[in-house]
Amino acid sequence: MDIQRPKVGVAIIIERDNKILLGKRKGSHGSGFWAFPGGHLEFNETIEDCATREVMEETGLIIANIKKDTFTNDIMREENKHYITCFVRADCRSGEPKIMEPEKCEGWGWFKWNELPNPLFAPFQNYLREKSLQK
Ligand code: IPR
Ligand code: MG
Repeated sequence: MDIQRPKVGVAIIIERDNKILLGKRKGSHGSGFWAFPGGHLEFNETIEDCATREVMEETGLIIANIKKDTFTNDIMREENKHYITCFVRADCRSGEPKIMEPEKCEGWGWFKWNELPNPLFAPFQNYLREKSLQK
């Protein structure tokens, strides 16, 4: 049997007009939970290239000024998933997100940091804890 090892995820925090972009996940772990756009780091891919690709694939938006943020160790026992998630921040000054992968996302929305939707995807909860933004 193969030994299970954590995967690497990249999550992208896009802030515009003091609001962040979140999508409601569907069809995979964290279904029904709100998360940043993001996905799996591919072999030989840079974090920045992954961030640009995932945001384009999932929302159709073009991001710029990608800056590394923190990372989280996301153990999701109930779903038997374990990720190291690398968070980046990026700018996206124009365009509205589209549901590019309807099988993976119910919808996108812009939310103020102090008016976040519920429930939040585990890596996002861990991010808030890491940054001490969560009580
Ligand atoms: P894909 O690659 O389908 O976008 O993966 P995901 O959205 O399930 O993301 C997994 C990594 C997360 C924690 C950013
Ligand atoms: Mg994704």
